[in-house]
Amino acid sequence: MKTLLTFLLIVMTAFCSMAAEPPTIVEIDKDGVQRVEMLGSEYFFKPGHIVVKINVPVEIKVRKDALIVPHDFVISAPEAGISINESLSRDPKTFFFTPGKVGKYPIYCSKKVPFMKSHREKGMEALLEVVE
Ligand SMILES: [Cu+2]
Repeated sequence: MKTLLTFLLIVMTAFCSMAAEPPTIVEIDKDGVQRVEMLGSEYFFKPGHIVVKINVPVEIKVRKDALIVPHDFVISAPEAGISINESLSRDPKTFFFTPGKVGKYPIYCSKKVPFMKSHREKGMEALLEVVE
């Protein structure tokens, strides 16, 4: 019983600390580009919430740390001028776009094994927030 309680406490603490992660405000470099690095792993993206300015170019460098499990990187927000759907590798891949519309857009991995939950359902989703 005590073991179970300890286990529950650890799980809840881990869950709460994830939920409380503050958003990453992406800074604008001297050359006018907003640069951020992300990691895709089982089953999350880190950071899990990035905030960028509208109409300022964004450069996202993404890698995965998994050896075998395939992951990809998807942002489908054509209304904001963002359409990315690329598989990830251990070598970072760099994606460029200029967000043209304020809003909150999901970043996710679309990989899924038949009859299993998708990676996105398992938590491999992040948030791209575009602000004024
Ligand atoms: Cu994945």
